[in-house]
Amino acid sequence: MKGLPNEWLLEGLAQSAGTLAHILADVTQAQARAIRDGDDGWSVLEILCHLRDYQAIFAERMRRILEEDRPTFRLYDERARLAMVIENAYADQDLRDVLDDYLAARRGIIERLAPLTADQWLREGKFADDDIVDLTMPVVHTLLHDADHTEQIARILKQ
Ligand code: NI
Repeated sequence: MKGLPNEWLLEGLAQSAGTLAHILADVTQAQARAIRDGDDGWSVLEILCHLRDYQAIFAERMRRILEEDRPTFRLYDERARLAMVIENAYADQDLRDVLDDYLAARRGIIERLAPLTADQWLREGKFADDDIVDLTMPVVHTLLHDADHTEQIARILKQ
């Protein structure tokens, strides 16, 4: 075997989503809209919407790696990230609905990945011709992105 045991990644995907659900369990819609990461920062609600939308981007990369011959991924920069806040009306979303969507999509990712063979995990995609990754990349990216914003949400809820 080369690299990480894939079961570790699947466990991590389940646990990081579970941690976020626990942290948000008692947060109300009003709190989720009011509590922000600084005056100009995102609210808890906006952060959760961002997690949902980026999980969908990472899941799409996983799907394309599995179904296409070394697909090229679109890059999302700061501008694309901020445009989604408006396009998807983050501030008007319902916290519980967004969390439910996020958790359901996570279960879908885990179900999709669980039966894969070792060879399928080695399938590739690319950001550019000299930037080739395998399937573990969007999976680990999902985990690190969870960690980043779960830390942020837990921190601002404590303020
Ligand atoms: Ni982010």
